Amino acid sequence: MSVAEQSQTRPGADLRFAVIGAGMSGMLAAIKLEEAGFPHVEIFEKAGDLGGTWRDNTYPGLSCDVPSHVYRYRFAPNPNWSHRFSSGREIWEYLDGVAREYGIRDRIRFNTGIDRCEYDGAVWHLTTEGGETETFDIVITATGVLRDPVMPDIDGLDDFEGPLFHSSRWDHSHDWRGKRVGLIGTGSTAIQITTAMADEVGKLSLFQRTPQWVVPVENPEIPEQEKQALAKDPARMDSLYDYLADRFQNTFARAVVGDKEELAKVEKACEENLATVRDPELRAKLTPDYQAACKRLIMSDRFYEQVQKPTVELVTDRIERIEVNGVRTADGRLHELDMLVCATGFEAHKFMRPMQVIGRDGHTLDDEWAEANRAYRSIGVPGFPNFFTIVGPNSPIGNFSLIMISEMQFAYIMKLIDQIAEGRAREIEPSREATDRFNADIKDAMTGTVWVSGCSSWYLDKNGNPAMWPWDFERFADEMAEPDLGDFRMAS
Ligand code: NA7
Repeated sequence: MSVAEQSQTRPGADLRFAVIGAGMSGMLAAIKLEEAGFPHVEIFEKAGDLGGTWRDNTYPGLSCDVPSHVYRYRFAPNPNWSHRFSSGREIWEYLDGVAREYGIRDRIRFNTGIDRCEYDGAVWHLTTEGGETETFDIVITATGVLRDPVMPDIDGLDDFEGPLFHSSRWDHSHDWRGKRVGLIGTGSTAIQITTAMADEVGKLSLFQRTPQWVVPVENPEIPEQEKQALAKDPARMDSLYDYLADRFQNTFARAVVGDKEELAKVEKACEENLATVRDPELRAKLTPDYQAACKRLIMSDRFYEQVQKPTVELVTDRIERIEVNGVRTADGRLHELDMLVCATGFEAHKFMRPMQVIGRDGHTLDDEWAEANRAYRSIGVPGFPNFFTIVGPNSPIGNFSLIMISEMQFAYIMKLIDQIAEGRAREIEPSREATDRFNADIKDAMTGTVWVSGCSSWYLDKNGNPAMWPWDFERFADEMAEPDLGDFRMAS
Protein backbone atom coordinates (compact mmCIF):
# COMPACT_ATOMS: atom_id res chain seq x y z
CA MET A 1 0.00 0.00 0.00
CA SER A 2 1.39 3.38 -0.91
CA VAL A 3 1.86 6.11 1.69
CA ALA A 4 -0.89 8.14 0.03
CA GLU A 5 -3.35 5.22 0.22
CA GLN A 6 -2.50 4.57 3.85
CA SER A 7 -3.06 8.21 4.72
CA GLN A 8 -6.66 7.79 3.68
CA THR A 9 -7.27 4.59 5.59
CA ARG A 10 -6.89 5.48 9.22
CA PRO A 11 -7.50 8.48 11.42
CA GLY A 12 -4.34 10.27 12.39
CA ALA A 13 -2.38 8.80 9.49
CA ASP A 14 -0.74 12.18 8.97
CA LEU A 15 0.85 12.06 12.46
CA ARG A 16 4.64 12.23 12.36
CA PHE A 17 6.48 9.85 14.69
CA ALA A 18 10.09 9.80 15.81
CA VAL A 19 11.41 6.54 17.21
CA ILE A 20 14.74 7.02 18.96
CA GLY A 21 16.85 3.87 19.03
CA ALA A 22 16.87 0.83 16.75
CA GLY A 23 17.44 -1.88 19.31
CA MET A 24 14.87 -4.51 20.14
CA SER A 25 12.24 -2.03 21.40
CA GLY A 26 12.74 0.70 18.78
CA MET A 27 12.39 -1.92 16.07
CA LEU A 28 9.20 -3.10 17.71
CA ALA A 29 7.77 0.44 17.76
CA ALA A 30 8.61 0.96 14.10
CA ILE A 31 7.05 -2.34 13.05
CA LYS A 32 3.90 -1.83 15.10
CA LEU A 33 3.37 1.76 13.98
CA GLU A 34 3.64 0.70 10.38
CA GLU A 35 1.27 -2.19 10.97
CA ALA A 36 -1.22 0.24 12.56
CA GLY A 37 -1.20 2.30 9.38
CA PHE A 38 1.03 5.21 10.39
CA PRO A 39 3.26 5.88 7.40
CA HIS A 40 5.30 8.80 8.74
CA VAL A 41 7.76 7.14 11.09
CA GLU A 42 11.41 8.13 11.32
CA ILE A 43 13.75 5.78 13.17
CA PHE A 44 16.90 7.39 14.53
CA GLU A 45 19.86 5.25 15.55
CA LYS A 46 23.02 6.69 17.03
CA ALA A 47 25.18 3.73 16.02
CA GLY A 48 25.96 2.32 12.59
CA ASP A 49 23.79 -0.76 12.94
CA LEU A 50 20.66 -2.05 14.67
CA GLY A 51 20.33 -4.40 17.61
CA GLY A 52 21.30 -2.31 20.64
CA THR A 53 22.85 -4.43 23.33
CA TRP A 54 23.08 -7.39 20.93
CA ARG A 55 25.07 -5.26 18.51
CA ASP A 56 27.40 -3.85 21.17
CA ASN A 57 28.17 -7.04 23.05
CA THR A 58 30.18 -9.61 21.12
CA TYR A 59 32.35 -11.03 23.89
CA PRO A 60 33.26 -14.74 23.99
CA GLY A 61 30.54 -16.82 25.61
CA LEU A 62 27.77 -14.21 25.26
CA SER A 63 24.27 -15.59 25.56
CA CYS A 64 20.99 -14.36 26.95
CA ASP A 65 19.88 -15.57 30.37
CA VAL A 66 16.25 -15.81 29.25
CA PRO A 67 15.29 -18.89 27.17
CA SER A 68 15.30 -18.09 23.45
CA HIS A 69 11.83 -19.42 22.77
CA VAL A 70 10.43 -16.70 25.02
CA TYR A 71 13.08 -14.10 24.21
CA ARG A 72 11.57 -13.25 20.83
CA TYR A 73 8.85 -11.05 19.46
CA ARG A 74 5.47 -12.63 19.96
CA PHE A 75 4.67 -11.92 16.32
CA ALA A 76 7.90 -13.39 14.96
CA PRO A 77 8.48 -16.95 16.18
CA ASN A 78 11.76 -18.58 15.30
CA PRO A 79 11.95 -22.37 15.05
CA ASN A 80 15.71 -22.33 14.54
CA TRP A 81 17.12 -21.32 17.93
CA SER A 82 20.17 -23.50 18.38
CA HIS A 83 20.15 -23.66 22.18
CA ARG A 84 17.81 -23.18 25.09
CA PHE A 85 19.75 -19.96 25.72
CA SER A 86 21.10 -18.92 22.35
CA SER A 87 24.23 -16.94 21.70
CA GLY A 88 24.36 -13.17 21.40
CA ARG A 89 25.24 -13.48 17.72
CA GLU A 90 22.17 -15.61 17.07
CA ILE A 91 19.95 -13.11 18.85
CA TRP A 92 21.42 -10.25 16.80
CA GLU A 93 20.85 -12.29 13.61
CA TYR A 94 17.26 -12.89 14.66
CA LEU A 95 16.70 -9.13 15.18
CA ASP A 96 18.36 -8.37 11.86
CA GLY A 97 16.18 -10.98 10.14
CA VAL A 98 13.01 -9.49 11.65
CA ALA A 99 14.10 -5.98 10.57
CA ARG A 100 14.59 -7.20 7.01
CA GLU A 101 11.39 -9.21 6.91
CA TYR A 102 9.33 -6.25 8.11
CA GLY A 103 11.14 -3.84 5.82
CA ILE A 104 12.45 -1.50 8.49
CA ARG A 105 16.20 -2.01 8.12
CA ASP A 106 16.43 0.26 5.10
CA ARG A 107 14.41 2.92 6.85
CA ILE A 108 16.62 3.29 9.92
CA ARG A 109 18.69 6.46 9.94
CA PHE A 110 21.98 5.09 11.20
CA ASN A 111 24.71 7.25 12.73
CA THR A 112 22.05 9.80 13.58
CA GLY A 113 21.94 10.37 17.32
CA ILE A 114 19.38 12.77 18.72
CA ASP A 115 20.84 15.39 21.02
CA ARG A 116 17.76 17.32 21.90
CA CYS A 117 13.95 17.05 21.90
CA GLU A 118 12.03 20.24 22.59
CA TYR A 119 8.27 20.68 22.82
CA ASP A 120 6.90 24.03 21.69
CA GLY A 121 3.35 23.53 22.97
CA ALA A 122 2.22 21.79 19.79
CA VAL A 123 5.00 19.66 18.30
CA TRP A 124 8.39 18.22 19.19
CA HIS A 125 11.54 19.57 17.56
CA LEU A 126 14.32 17.01 17.44
CA THR A 127 17.90 18.05 16.84
CA THR A 128 20.38 15.50 15.57
CA GLU A 129 24.03 15.31 16.60
CA GLY A 130 24.76 16.86 13.21
CA GLY A 131 22.68 19.90 14.13
CA GLU A 132 19.68 19.29 11.87
CA THR A 133 16.23 19.87 13.31
CA GLU A 134 13.05 17.99 12.38
CA THR A 135 9.52 18.24 13.69
CA PHE A 136 7.32 15.44 15.03
CA ASP A 137 3.94 15.04 16.70
CA ILE A 138 4.85 12.03 18.80
CA VAL A 139 8.20 10.86 20.15
CA ILE A 140 8.98 7.33 21.29
CA THR A 141 12.28 6.76 23.03
CA ALA A 142 13.67 3.26 22.96
CA THR A 143 17.21 3.92 24.09
CA GLY A 144 17.79 0.83 26.22
CA VAL A 145 19.04 0.29 29.73
CA LEU A 146 22.47 -1.36 29.65
CA ARG A 147 23.88 0.92 27.00
CA ASP A 148 26.69 3.06 28.40
CA PRO A 149 29.68 1.04 29.62
CA VAL A 150 31.32 1.93 32.90
CA MET A 151 35.11 1.69 33.09
CA PRO A 152 36.47 1.16 36.60
CA ASP A 153 37.91 4.08 38.45
CA ILE A 154 41.29 2.46 39.14
CA ASP A 155 44.63 4.28 39.24
CA GLY A 156 46.83 3.76 36.24
CA LEU A 157 44.17 2.44 33.87
CA ASP A 158 45.74 4.38 31.00
CA ASP A 159 49.22 3.06 31.78
CA PHE A 160 48.51 -0.48 30.62
CA GLU A 161 50.35 -1.09 27.37
CA GLY A 162 48.46 -4.11 26.08
CA PRO A 163 44.93 -4.17 24.66
CA LEU A 164 42.47 -2.88 27.23
CA PHE A 165 38.74 -2.58 26.63
CA HIS A 166 35.28 -2.86 28.16
CA SER A 167 33.49 -6.17 27.66
CA SER A 168 30.81 -4.47 25.55
CA ARG A 169 33.44 -3.01 23.20
CA TRP A 170 35.35 -6.21 22.52
CA ASP A 171 38.36 -5.72 20.28
CA HIS A 172 38.44 -8.85 18.13
CA SER A 173 41.70 -7.83 16.49
CA HIS A 174 43.51 -9.31 19.51
CA ASP A 175 43.40 -13.07 19.90
CA TRP A 176 43.14 -14.06 23.55
CA ARG A 177 43.87 -17.74 22.97
CA GLY A 178 47.08 -18.81 24.67
CA LYS A 179 47.52 -15.33 26.19
CA ARG A 180 47.54 -13.99 29.75
CA VAL A 181 44.22 -12.23 30.13
CA GLY A 182 43.03 -10.14 33.07
CA LEU A 183 39.28 -9.86 33.60
CA ILE A 184 37.87 -7.36 36.10
CA GLY A 185 34.40 -8.07 37.46
CA THR A 186 32.26 -11.07 38.30
CA GLY A 187 28.85 -10.09 36.92
CA SER A 188 26.96 -12.17 34.34
CA THR A 189 29.32 -10.91 31.65
CA ALA A 190 32.55 -11.90 33.36
CA ILE A 191 31.14 -15.27 34.35
CA GLN A 192 30.22 -16.01 30.71
CA ILE A 193 33.64 -14.84 29.50
CA THR A 194 35.47 -16.95 32.09
CA THR A 195 33.43 -20.00 31.16
CA ALA A 196 34.14 -19.51 27.46
CA MET A 197 37.86 -18.79 27.83
CA ALA A 198 39.05 -21.24 30.47
CA ASP A 199 39.90 -24.06 28.04
CA GLU A 200 41.91 -22.03 25.55
CA VAL A 201 43.35 -19.07 27.41
CA GLY A 202 47.02 -19.10 28.44
CA LYS A 203 46.12 -17.82 31.87
CA LEU A 204 43.03 -15.97 33.03
CA SER A 205 43.31 -13.77 36.13
CA LEU A 206 39.75 -13.12 37.26
CA PHE A 207 39.64 -10.11 39.57
CA GLN A 208 36.69 -10.48 41.91
CA ARG A 209 35.53 -7.66 44.17
CA THR A 210 32.33 -9.37 45.28
CA PRO A 211 31.42 -13.06 44.91
CA GLN A 212 28.20 -13.90 43.13
CA TRP A 213 25.49 -16.49 43.56
CA VAL A 214 25.31 -18.75 40.53
CA VAL A 215 22.24 -20.83 39.83
CA PRO A 216 22.94 -23.92 37.73
CA VAL A 217 20.94 -23.80 34.55
CA GLU A 218 21.60 -26.18 31.69
CA ASN A 219 21.92 -24.90 28.18
CA PRO A 220 21.33 -27.89 25.90
CA GLU A 221 21.36 -27.74 22.13
CA ILE A 222 17.93 -27.93 20.54
CA PRO A 223 17.87 -31.09 18.37
CA GLU A 224 17.28 -30.74 14.62
CA GLN A 225 14.16 -32.88 14.91
CA GLU A 226 12.67 -30.47 17.44
CA LYS A 227 13.46 -27.47 15.22
CA GLN A 228 11.71 -29.15 12.28
CA ALA A 229 8.68 -29.99 14.40
CA LEU A 230 8.47 -26.36 15.54
CA ALA A 231 8.81 -25.07 11.98
CA LYS A 232 5.99 -27.31 10.80
CA ASP A 233 3.69 -26.38 13.62
CA PRO A 234 3.91 -22.73 14.72
CA ALA A 235 1.21 -23.34 17.35
CA ARG A 236 3.79 -25.46 19.12
CA MET A 237 6.10 -22.44 19.34
CA ASP A 238 3.31 -20.43 20.90
CA SER A 239 2.67 -23.15 23.47
CA LEU A 240 6.37 -23.27 24.25
CA TYR A 241 6.45 -19.48 24.66
CA ASP A 242 3.48 -19.61 27.04
CA TYR A 243 4.96 -22.50 28.97
CA LEU A 244 8.34 -20.79 29.43
CA ALA A 245 6.76 -17.46 30.33
CA ASP A 246 4.52 -19.13 32.87
CA ARG A 247 7.39 -21.05 34.46
CA PHE A 248 9.50 -17.94 34.80
CA GLN A 249 6.65 -15.83 36.12
CA ASN A 250 5.63 -18.34 38.73
CA THR A 251 9.04 -19.27 40.04
CA PHE A 252 11.99 -16.92 39.85
CA ALA A 253 9.97 -13.76 39.25
CA ARG A 254 7.95 -14.45 42.39
CA ALA A 255 11.07 -15.29 44.40
CA VAL A 256 12.57 -11.84 43.96
CA VAL A 257 9.46 -9.89 44.94
CA GLY A 258 8.75 -11.59 48.24
CA ASP A 259 7.74 -15.24 47.76
CA LYS A 260 9.91 -16.78 50.48
CA GLU A 261 9.26 -20.37 49.44
CA GLU A 262 10.38 -19.73 45.86
CA LEU A 263 13.39 -17.75 47.08
CA ALA A 264 14.41 -20.64 49.35
CA LYS A 265 14.42 -22.93 46.30
CA VAL A 266 16.68 -20.53 44.42
CA GLU A 267 19.00 -20.25 47.42
CA LYS A 268 19.20 -24.01 47.80
CA ALA A 269 20.03 -24.48 44.12
CA CYS A 270 22.80 -21.86 44.38
CA GLU A 271 24.26 -23.38 47.54
CA GLU A 272 24.29 -26.86 46.05
CA ASN A 273 25.97 -25.50 42.95
CA LEU A 274 28.63 -23.75 45.04
CA ALA A 275 29.23 -26.97 46.99
CA THR A 276 30.54 -28.56 43.78
CA VAL A 277 33.71 -26.44 44.10
CA ARG A 278 36.20 -28.94 45.51
CA ASP A 279 38.91 -26.73 47.01
CA PRO A 280 37.55 -25.29 50.30
CA GLU A 281 39.72 -22.19 49.99
CA LEU A 282 38.44 -21.41 46.50
CA ARG A 283 34.90 -22.25 47.63
CA ALA A 284 35.22 -19.77 50.52
CA LYS A 285 36.41 -17.06 48.14
CA LEU A 286 33.42 -17.71 45.90
CA THR A 287 30.90 -17.59 48.75
CA PRO A 288 28.76 -14.44 48.86
CA ASP A 289 27.74 -12.86 52.16
CA TYR A 290 24.37 -11.62 50.93
CA GLN A 291 21.13 -13.24 49.90
CA ALA A 292 20.88 -15.08 46.58
CA ALA A 293 19.14 -12.98 43.87
CA CYS A 294 19.93 -9.68 45.62
CA LYS A 295 22.29 -8.94 42.75
CA ARG A 296 21.13 -10.21 39.41
CA LEU A 297 21.45 -13.98 39.64
CA ILE A 298 23.99 -15.58 37.39
CA MET A 299 22.81 -18.56 35.44
CA SER A 300 25.46 -21.10 34.59
CA ASP A 301 25.98 -24.78 35.17
CA ARG A 302 29.57 -24.51 33.91
CA PHE A 303 31.18 -21.57 35.69
CA TYR A 304 32.34 -23.46 38.78
CA GLU A 305 33.76 -26.26 36.64
CA GLN A 306 35.65 -23.71 34.52
CA VAL A 307 36.90 -21.51 37.36
CA GLN A 308 38.56 -24.61 38.83
CA LYS A 309 40.62 -25.19 35.67
CA PRO A 310 44.38 -24.69 36.14
CA THR A 311 44.31 -21.90 33.57
CA VAL A 312 42.11 -19.73 35.81
CA GLU A 313 43.15 -17.85 38.94
CA LEU A 314 40.51 -16.16 41.05
CA VAL A 315 42.16 -13.05 42.50
CA THR A 316 40.38 -11.58 45.49
CA ASP A 317 43.03 -9.15 46.71
CA ARG A 318 41.92 -5.61 46.06
CA ILE A 319 43.26 -4.03 42.88
CA GLU A 320 45.63 -1.25 43.86
CA ARG A 321 46.55 0.04 40.44
CA ILE A 322 47.07 -0.87 36.83
CA GLU A 323 50.64 -0.79 35.57
CA VAL A 324 52.34 -1.02 32.19
CA ASN A 325 52.48 -4.84 32.32
CA GLY A 326 49.50 -5.79 34.40
CA VAL A 327 47.49 -5.37 37.56
CA ARG A 328 49.05 -4.72 40.97
CA THR A 329 46.98 -5.99 43.88
CA ALA A 330 47.04 -4.77 47.48
CA ASP A 331 49.25 -7.69 48.56
CA GLY A 332 51.99 -6.16 46.39
CA ARG A 333 51.79 -8.79 43.66
CA LEU A 334 51.95 -7.83 40.00
CA HIS A 335 49.67 -9.98 37.84
CA GLU A 336 51.40 -9.80 34.47
CA LEU A 337 48.99 -9.65 31.56
CA ASP A 338 48.91 -9.49 27.77
CA MET A 339 45.42 -8.03 27.71
CA LEU A 340 42.93 -6.62 30.17
CA VAL A 341 39.14 -6.71 29.92
CA CYS A 342 36.86 -4.66 32.14
CA ALA A 343 33.54 -6.45 32.59
CA THR A 344 32.57 -3.69 34.97
CA GLY A 345 28.99 -3.13 33.96
CA PHE A 346 26.88 -0.28 32.69
CA GLU A 347 25.40 3.03 33.73
CA ALA A 348 21.87 1.70 34.06
CA HIS A 349 20.00 4.81 35.21
CA LYS A 350 20.50 7.29 32.42
CA PHE A 351 17.71 6.08 30.15
CA MET A 352 17.51 8.56 27.23
CA ARG A 353 19.95 11.03 28.79
CA PRO A 354 22.33 12.77 28.03
CA MET A 355 19.79 13.62 25.33
CA GLN A 356 18.25 16.94 26.36
CA VAL A 357 14.48 16.72 26.71
CA ILE A 358 12.56 19.95 27.16
CA GLY A 359 8.87 19.52 27.74
CA ARG A 360 5.87 21.75 28.34
CA ASP A 361 6.68 25.28 29.57
CA GLY A 362 10.43 24.73 29.26
CA HIS A 363 10.52 22.06 31.95
CA THR A 364 13.49 19.73 31.41
CA LEU A 365 13.78 16.01 32.00
CA ASP A 366 17.11 16.66 33.74
CA ASP A 367 15.23 18.75 36.30
CA GLU A 368 12.33 16.35 36.52
CA TRP A 369 14.70 13.45 37.24
CA ALA A 370 17.33 15.36 39.23
CA GLU A 371 16.49 13.44 42.41
CA ALA A 372 15.24 10.17 40.94
CA ASN A 373 13.93 8.72 37.67
CA ARG A 374 10.20 8.83 38.18
CA ALA A 375 7.83 7.87 35.41
CA TYR A 376 4.22 6.75 35.30
CA ARG A 377 4.08 3.00 34.65
CA SER A 378 7.50 3.35 32.99
CA ILE A 379 6.03 4.83 29.83
CA GLY A 380 5.48 8.55 30.40
CA VAL A 381 6.44 11.54 32.49
CA PRO A 382 4.21 14.46 33.55
CA GLY A 383 5.05 17.64 31.67
CA PHE A 384 6.17 15.75 28.56
CA PRO A 385 3.12 15.36 26.33
CA ASN A 386 3.07 12.89 23.46
CA PHE A 387 6.46 11.64 24.58
CA PHE A 388 6.60 7.94 25.40
CA THR A 389 9.29 5.55 26.55
CA ILE A 390 9.70 1.83 26.10
CA VAL A 391 11.60 0.15 28.94
CA GLY A 392 11.60 3.29 31.05
CA PRO A 393 12.13 3.54 34.82
CA ASN A 394 10.79 0.61 36.88
CA SER A 395 10.20 -1.62 33.92
CA PRO A 396 10.38 -5.23 34.96
CA ILE A 397 13.95 -5.64 33.77
CA GLY A 398 15.63 -8.76 34.97
CA ASN A 399 12.58 -10.75 35.91
CA PHE A 400 11.02 -11.49 32.57
CA SER A 401 11.74 -11.55 28.86
CA LEU A 402 12.43 -7.91 28.08
CA ILE A 403 11.01 -8.39 24.60
CA MET A 404 7.70 -9.46 26.10
CA ILE A 405 7.78 -6.45 28.43
CA SER A 406 8.46 -4.08 25.52
CA GLU A 407 5.59 -5.54 23.53
CA MET A 408 3.19 -5.04 26.42
CA GLN A 409 4.41 -1.51 27.06
CA PHE A 410 4.19 -0.59 23.43
CA ALA A 411 0.67 -2.02 23.08
CA TYR A 412 -0.27 0.25 25.99
CA ILE A 413 1.43 3.25 24.39
CA MET A 414 -0.48 2.52 21.17
CA LYS A 415 -3.73 2.92 23.06
CA LEU A 416 -2.59 6.38 24.15
CA ILE A 417 -1.54 7.18 20.61
CA ASP A 418 -5.03 6.18 19.48
CA GLN A 419 -6.45 8.92 21.69
CA ILE A 420 -4.46 11.42 19.67
CA ALA A 421 -4.96 9.75 16.31
CA GLU A 422 -8.72 9.54 16.78
CA GLY A 423 -8.94 13.16 17.79
CA ARG A 424 -9.93 12.69 21.44
CA ALA A 425 -6.84 14.58 22.58
CA ARG A 426 -4.20 16.76 21.06
CA GLU A 427 -1.87 16.24 24.01
CA ILE A 428 -1.66 13.30 26.37
CA GLU A 429 0.67 12.83 29.34
CA PRO A 430 0.42 11.16 32.75
CA SER A 431 -0.91 13.43 35.48
CA ARG A 432 1.41 14.53 38.27
CA GLU A 433 -0.94 13.09 40.86
CA ALA A 434 -1.09 9.63 39.22
CA THR A 435 2.68 9.61 38.75
CA ASP A 436 3.28 10.49 42.40
CA ARG A 437 0.83 7.81 43.51
CA PHE A 438 2.48 5.19 41.29
CA ASN A 439 5.93 6.06 42.61
CA ALA A 440 4.78 6.05 46.23
CA ASP A 441 3.31 2.56 45.69
CA ILE A 442 6.58 1.43 44.11
CA LYS A 443 8.56 2.71 47.07
CA ASP A 444 6.32 0.93 49.57
CA ALA A 445 6.44 -2.34 47.65
CA MET A 446 10.24 -2.31 47.31
CA THR A 447 10.71 -3.05 51.00
CA GLY A 448 9.50 -6.62 50.38
CA THR A 449 11.93 -7.37 47.55
CA VAL A 450 15.21 -9.21 47.65
CA TRP A 451 17.03 -6.33 45.90
CA VAL A 452 17.05 -4.28 49.10
CA SER A 453 18.18 -7.15 51.30
CA GLY A 454 21.73 -5.83 51.56
CA CYS A 455 24.01 -5.82 48.52
CA SER A 456 25.12 -3.35 45.89
CA SER A 457 24.03 -3.88 42.30
CA TRP A 458 23.22 -2.07 39.10
CA TYR A 459 19.56 -2.45 40.01
CA LEU A 460 19.96 0.27 42.67
CA ASP A 461 19.88 3.95 41.77
CA LYS A 462 21.99 6.62 43.46
CA ASN A 463 19.48 6.73 46.35
CA GLY A 464 19.67 2.99 46.84
CA ASN A 465 16.23 2.38 45.34
CA PRO A 466 15.88 -0.51 42.90
CA ALA A 467 14.91 0.64 39.41
CA MET A 468 12.76 -2.45 39.15
CA TRP A 469 9.18 -3.61 39.10
CA PRO A 470 8.42 -4.67 42.68
CA TRP A 471 5.29 -6.71 41.97
CA ASP A 472 4.47 -9.93 40.22
CA PHE A 473 3.83 -10.40 36.54
CA GLU A 474 0.03 -10.47 36.88
CA ARG A 475 0.08 -6.94 38.21
CA PHE A 476 2.23 -5.79 35.34
CA ALA A 477 -0.07 -7.50 32.83
CA ASP A 478 -3.13 -5.95 34.54
CA GLU A 479 -1.62 -2.46 34.51
CA MET A 480 -0.59 -2.76 30.89
CA ALA A 481 -3.92 -4.20 29.71
CA GLU A 482 -5.73 -0.87 29.37
CA PRO A 483 -4.68 2.69 30.20
CA ASP A 484 -6.72 4.27 32.96
CA LEU A 485 -7.39 7.54 31.18
CA GLY A 486 -8.27 9.18 34.49
CA ASP A 487 -4.54 9.03 35.23
CA PHE A 488 -3.72 11.20 32.23
CA ARG A 489 -3.90 14.86 31.45
CA MET A 490 -5.52 15.10 28.05
CA ALA A 491 -5.77 18.45 26.35
CA SER A 492 -7.56 19.19 23.13
P1 NA7 B 1 27.44 -6.05 36.35
O1 NA7 B 1 26.47 -7.10 36.71
O2 NA7 B 1 27.13 -4.65 36.72
O3 NA7 B 1 28.85 -6.49 36.97
C1 NA7 B 1 29.93 -5.61 37.04
C2 NA7 B 1 31.06 -6.31 37.78
O4 NA7 B 1 32.19 -5.46 37.79
C3 NA7 B 1 30.74 -6.60 39.24
O5 NA7 B 1 31.31 -7.84 39.57
C4 NA7 B 1 31.43 -5.45 39.97
O6 NA7 B 1 31.79 -5.77 41.28
C5 NA7 B 1 32.67 -5.30 39.12
N1 NA7 B 1 33.29 -4.00 39.25
C6 NA7 B 1 32.76 -2.81 38.89
N2 NA7 B 1 33.65 -1.82 39.13
C7 NA7 B 1 34.74 -2.40 39.66
C8 NA7 B 1 35.96 -1.92 40.13
N3 NA7 B 1 36.25 -0.61 40.10
N4 NA7 B 1 36.86 -2.81 40.62
C9 NA7 B 1 36.58 -4.11 40.66
N5 NA7 B 1 35.42 -4.65 40.21
C10 NA7 B 1 34.52 -3.80 39.73
O7 NA7 B 1 27.73 -6.03 34.77
P2 NA7 B 1 27.69 -7.21 33.73
O8 NA7 B 1 28.14 -6.65 32.44
O9 NA7 B 1 28.37 -8.41 34.23
O10 NA7 B 1 26.18 -7.59 33.64
C11 NA7 B 1 25.18 -6.62 33.39
C12 NA7 B 1 23.91 -7.28 33.02
O11 NA7 B 1 23.98 -7.69 31.65
C13 NA7 B 1 23.55 -8.52 33.72
O12 NA7 B 1 23.00 -8.33 34.96
C14 NA7 B 1 22.56 -9.14 32.77
O13 NA7 B 1 21.33 -8.47 32.90
C15 NA7 B 1 23.12 -8.81 31.45
P3 NA7 B 1 30.78 -5.48 42.53
O14 NA7 B 1 29.79 -6.60 42.50
O15 NA7 B 1 30.16 -4.14 42.27
O16 NA7 B 1 31.64 -5.48 43.71
